[in-house]
Amino acid sequence: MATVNLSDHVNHEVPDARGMKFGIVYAEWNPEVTLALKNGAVETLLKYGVLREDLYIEEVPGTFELTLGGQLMAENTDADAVILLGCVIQGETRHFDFICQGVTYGTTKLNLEYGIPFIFGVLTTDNQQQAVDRAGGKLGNKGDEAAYTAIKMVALSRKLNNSVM
Ligand code: DLZ
Repeated sequence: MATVNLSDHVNHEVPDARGMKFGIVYAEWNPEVTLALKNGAVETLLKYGVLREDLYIEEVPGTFELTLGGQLMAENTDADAVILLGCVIQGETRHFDFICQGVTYGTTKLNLEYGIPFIFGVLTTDNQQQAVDRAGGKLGNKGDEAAYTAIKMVALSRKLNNSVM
């Protein structure tokens, strides 16, 4: 087990991810941010032992499409978990609210209906700078955190599936 520092005050243990397979679906909207999230997630997965050939990476037009993209990934690959990455920036209309509601509900539903974890790696910010700060900027990279969460959830799933209660 290695440790990763996700914030100033917490050290998390990261299970060995060798042999784990992951899907990553990222949104094309706000590409400066979502590509950085995707690159951060890939780097972290590789760092903890995932093989590049065990990564399935696809893009969808916007964050609203992450739910279906995640479902297609789960149905058509042998991924152990799917990481959903997007960035919704508040604008002048209520579109922000509808997209955020849709993807949050959609991701929750995927988690409950499929036997694998779907990780919510969507930034919902007031402006572009807040997003950039969280996509490899001064506040870290939420793509890294999503990858870490995915590894932990696959390890938990394997542990509980193998245990006799
Ligand atoms: C339409 C739209 C708007 C206004 N803003 C964003 C955004 O900030 N981030 C994002 O990922 N997608 C946005 N979209 C596109 C929607 O997610 C979706 O692709 C369209 O509504 C088509 O379903």
